[in-house]
Amino acid sequence: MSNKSESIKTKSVFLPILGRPNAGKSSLLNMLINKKISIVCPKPQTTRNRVHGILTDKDTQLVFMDVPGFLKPKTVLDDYMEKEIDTAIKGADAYLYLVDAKSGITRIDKMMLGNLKNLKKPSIIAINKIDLVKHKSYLLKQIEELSTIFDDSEILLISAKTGYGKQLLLDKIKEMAKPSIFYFPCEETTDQSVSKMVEEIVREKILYFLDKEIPHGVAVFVEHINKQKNKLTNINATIFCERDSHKGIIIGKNGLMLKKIGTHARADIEKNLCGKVNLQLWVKVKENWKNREGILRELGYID
Ligand SMILES: Nc1nc2c(ncn2[C@@H]2O[C@H](COP(=O)(O)OP(=O)(O)OP(=O)(O)O)[C@@H](O)[C@H]2O)c(=O)[nH]1
Ligand SMILES: [Mg+2]
Repeated sequence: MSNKSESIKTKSVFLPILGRPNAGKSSLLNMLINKKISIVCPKPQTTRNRVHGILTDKDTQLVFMDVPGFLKPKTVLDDYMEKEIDTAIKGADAYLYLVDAKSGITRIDKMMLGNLKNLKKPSIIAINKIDLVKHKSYLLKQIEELSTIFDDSEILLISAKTGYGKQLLLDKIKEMAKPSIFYFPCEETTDQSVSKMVEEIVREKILYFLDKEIPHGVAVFVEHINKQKNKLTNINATIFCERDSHKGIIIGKNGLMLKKIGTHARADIEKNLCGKVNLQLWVKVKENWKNREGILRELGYID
């Protein structure tokens, strides 16, 4: 008698991309899906929410989860980010751990890899940013060190920037897929809402153009989206920040900084929506919002 899994013709795998802040997790997700799904920035702690990227190839569906980097929680928002990682790991069939080749294997990597090993789930370790390493011996040392922690895990060399190692990584991930229904339509590349996409892109521009303390204290909330008959999409969004002084910096002299953030964000949003966008941004102060559960809930950080 055939069992249920034998009768299912499709396969899938749910795979979180884990690692320290700044290891290149979001860059890798975008590179694998070939689309900007998750925001990327040289400053650590960019990603706050779990983001799914979906790749369907014939009978196999790969569902990647980009999550925040491992960090020690200091605020209620940090607690939320830690829960996002835990949820992704619990719901996963396997996981992919990214090491930053430039900074090498750190104490946090070793601690995290040790904890993950106890889960006894299939894993792949990818050493990312190899384009930044001149001496191959440095990479060999990292492979050796990782093999002593994970003797049964694939260790691959990749670059999320250049695309090096992409096909081999995808092949290895496909091997992890198990008989299952497809959880997402074949043509879907993410389950992220348009509002969330806009909020994240605006936050990315703030991360790029302003200093660390300000972007890390910023949340973006889309108040209104309206697509008109002429295909122009009107979007109103509010940028919440922690202090009056931050509000002044975000707006800038004669509103120039806010204009720059809006112009760059609009260009990316238009690419994703394949149409013209009218983006209106406002800035408001909400002191200590990262520790206020009611506001975190309003902003969609807490269910
Ligand atoms: N040279 C090089 N830079 C990379 C590569 N992958 C990522 N980066 C850069 O590393 C920085 C961090 O990348 P992200 O993708 O935002 O890293 P992350 O792990 O998602 O970071 P958090 O969301 O903060 O945890 C960005 O400046 C990327 O452009 C790579 O393979 N090579
Ligand atoms: Mg990220």
